[in-house]
Amino acid sequence: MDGVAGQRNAAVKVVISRVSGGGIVEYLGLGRVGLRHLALPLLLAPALAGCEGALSALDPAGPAAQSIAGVWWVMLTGSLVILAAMMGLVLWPFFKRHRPVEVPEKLWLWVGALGFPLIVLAALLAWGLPSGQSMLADRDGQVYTVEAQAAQWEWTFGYPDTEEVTQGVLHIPAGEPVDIAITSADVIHGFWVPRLAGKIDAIPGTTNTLRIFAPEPGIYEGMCAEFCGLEHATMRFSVVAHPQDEYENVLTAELNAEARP
Ligand SMILES: [Cu+2]
Repeated sequence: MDGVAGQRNAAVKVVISRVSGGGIVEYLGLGRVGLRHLALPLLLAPALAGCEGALSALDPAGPAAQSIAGVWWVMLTGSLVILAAMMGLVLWPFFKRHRPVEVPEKLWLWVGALGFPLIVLAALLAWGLPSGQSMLADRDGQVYTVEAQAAQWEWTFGYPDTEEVTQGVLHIPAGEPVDIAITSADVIHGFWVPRLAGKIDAIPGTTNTLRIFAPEPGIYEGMCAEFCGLEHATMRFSVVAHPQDEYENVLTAELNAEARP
């Protein structure tokens, strides 16, 4: 037992001496591993941490946002692959051991400058357009519709069959599509709930309709996505999705609470 205790004490002494004498770098073993091995994780950590959050389009909570995040990841992956291929072409002459290959200028122009971008952009367009289209309101269907009016610097939300409104918080039923008729009282603003849907402009004198769908009850944060003046950055709002069977009662209670002086 003494031997085990002695070993433990010796180990503790080594740790303490390393922390105090050798410094935290040695204690953590960074001297051995080398900072270069940590560079990639250190660079990726803040980038991946940014994927989550109340205002992250990369943390989708509904089908429209899912589709946008899909387009984003495909574009990121595609652009990284193209970047790697281009860098490979740039570096290729420095590493090749065979004789230089003459590539005709016309081939570079027709394939590299015209054909390749055309194919990539056409594929992206063919895939991205239906994705964007699916986020617009379906004009044939009868969908529960609420109104959103932007003004410097707040959001006001109106509901069917009532004059009462809510400020800064939009209440919707979860599990069903909701159309939002969006307009502005003064300048152009942008309606954006990143975890639920894409953004759309709020334009004075015009109504733009955006369809959102929150599969689960919850609170989804939104913000103005168009610079609209000094307090643009504080022009936030929330979308609260309630269970369908509770929605009517909750909305009535919220509207009554807002109406009270
Ligand atoms: Cu705004």
